[in-house]
Amino acid sequence: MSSSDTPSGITRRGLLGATAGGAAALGSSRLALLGGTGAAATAAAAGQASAATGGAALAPGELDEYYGFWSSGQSGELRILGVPSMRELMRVPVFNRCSATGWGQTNESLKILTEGMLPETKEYLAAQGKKVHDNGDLHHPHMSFTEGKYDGRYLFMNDKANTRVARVRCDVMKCDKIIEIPNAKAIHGLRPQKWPRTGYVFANGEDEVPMVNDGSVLDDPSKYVNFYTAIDGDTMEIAWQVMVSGNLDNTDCDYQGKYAFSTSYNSEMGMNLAEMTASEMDHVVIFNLEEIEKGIAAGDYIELNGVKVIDGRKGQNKNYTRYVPIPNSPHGINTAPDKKHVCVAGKLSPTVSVLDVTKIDAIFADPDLDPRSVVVAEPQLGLGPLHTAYDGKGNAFTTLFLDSQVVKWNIEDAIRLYNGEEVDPIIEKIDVAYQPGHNSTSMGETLDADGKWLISMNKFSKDRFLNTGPLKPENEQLIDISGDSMTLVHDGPTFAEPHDSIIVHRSVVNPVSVWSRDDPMWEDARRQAEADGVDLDWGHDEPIRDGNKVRVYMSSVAPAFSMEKFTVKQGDEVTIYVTNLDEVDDLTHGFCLNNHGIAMEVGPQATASVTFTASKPGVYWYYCQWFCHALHMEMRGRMLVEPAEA
Ligand code: CUK
Ligand code: CUA
Repeated sequence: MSSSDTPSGITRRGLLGATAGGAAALGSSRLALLGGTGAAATAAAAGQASAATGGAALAPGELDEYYGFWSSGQSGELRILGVPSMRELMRVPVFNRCSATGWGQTNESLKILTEGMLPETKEYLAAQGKKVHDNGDLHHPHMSFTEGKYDGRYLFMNDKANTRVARVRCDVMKCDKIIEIPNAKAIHGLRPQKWPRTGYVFANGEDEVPMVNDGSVLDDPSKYVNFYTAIDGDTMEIAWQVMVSGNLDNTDCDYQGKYAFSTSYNSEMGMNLAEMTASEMDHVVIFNLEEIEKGIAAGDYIELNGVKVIDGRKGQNKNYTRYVPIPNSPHGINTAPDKKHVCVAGKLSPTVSVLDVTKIDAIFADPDLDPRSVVVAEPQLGLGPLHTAYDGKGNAFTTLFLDSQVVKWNIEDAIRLYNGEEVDPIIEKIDVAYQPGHNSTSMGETLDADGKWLISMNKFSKDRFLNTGPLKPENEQLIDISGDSMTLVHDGPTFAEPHDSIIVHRSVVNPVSVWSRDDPMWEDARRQAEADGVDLDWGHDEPIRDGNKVRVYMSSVAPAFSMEKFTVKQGDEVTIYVTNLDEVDDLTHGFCLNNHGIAMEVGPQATASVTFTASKPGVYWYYCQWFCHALHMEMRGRMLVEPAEA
């Protein structure tokens, strides 16, 4: 679409800069003057009151009502935003490397990044002279559930690039587990089990590969398979996998704890674009959790790379899976907070198919029953439907990628239409700028859906911001959905590439401000200090030598390290442990070793460590790189590397 289709004169300032009352009227007349056309302008004018009486505008120092947990696509990190202000609050490194925190460099993060890695990946990385991947592609962050509601324990997320699943602890907002999924390739869709709790974390393998992927098969599609994975969210171990037909795209599950379901494009198992989009119908795969668990218990599985794998491919005639035909290349799949309906977005089809989870039992009980009998509505909504979010009042919001719109529609009306009644389920369309992928609503994927806010995550910003050269930011738009009409209240530019987000009420999320000294994060450091007879809290005056391994224990209290200098020998493998003894909120120190490519964050009461080989003789300063005190610049010391004896 062209930019003239949107009321481009609407700015956040125009909508929100003024105060309530007269300003609202001014805003409306301004819109009228600008000649804004279509749904967006109408919606903006109609919803003016709610925007002017609060909306996205927060005064300095005011706190947001919601946490937004954002993916970052190929940036590989998790981001935390405040909603509705859309202020970025924090970045949590996960699959990426981070210069500020030392993620991917500290021993604590290296352990997390490598302990769940498959042996062949370790070998591959060693051949590149590396320990960890430098990249990741994080699409789908979701919180753990208890009885259909967010429980504030964990966030789970996928890495499509390197087939991984990670977990972030919500008490400290740091990643504590990363596992690489065997057999499957390219983990894309990911959802935690909603009922009774998480429980399982479901993860879709997107790329099909030959069942024995040893380099002997390329062009025999009959040998290609794909895998659905259930991970135990408490232990982050793989519970089981199901072998399926077709590529798995997105996944969700029900509020009964009985079924999970995945969209699947390329039911053709084609290897190129023409083959992949050939059929009119692809499918949703429904997984019967109880039957799969029974099958595993009964030994009806093969063991593949240490994982119990159930055969759930099309035509296996067992009760593990059902394949529901869905129009062309379905993408998003989202369970509604009514506990009953699941919306499947058609992508290449202008339809959204609505499944009724209470009808699934029947298609498992009778294999001859048409699996399409679980479809209870299939409204035509517009071009390129990708993802659906909910307001908890019976309405759904679906992004239309090609139309650059979000459509609000009523689920019950769509069902009545499907049953032959003459009703239009579409309530309203709002223009977004431009090409939306995911959208999310406040608490919308839980039983607490509150119908206040919608974020449209748009892939293109084009003309919405100052030009930053050939690479433009993306654009995330905040839409007020609390009134009868949708109101666009904020444009938020973001760097590559948030796919998805969840909006969580702040009452659910309660992080600590200071680490606990016995946190498991630095368990290894604690053990090593004990073995060395050192009190980790206070450090040790001299480096501890153990052959050519040298361990340096120091603490930090603003504005000083406990060691102003230490000496090692060229060729030593040096490990430096830094413990931050400050107990004050927000008092983070760092440790950066000049010209050694070493830097790490050390939070209040935390220990962090890093290991390197001291290969360059000379004096090197280390300093605190996290601004902590008026004498922060003076928080430094020297490492002397003595030349090895000739
Ligand atoms: S996918 Cu990106 S727009 Cu990876 Cu969730 Cu649909
Ligand atoms: Cu400690 Cu800066």
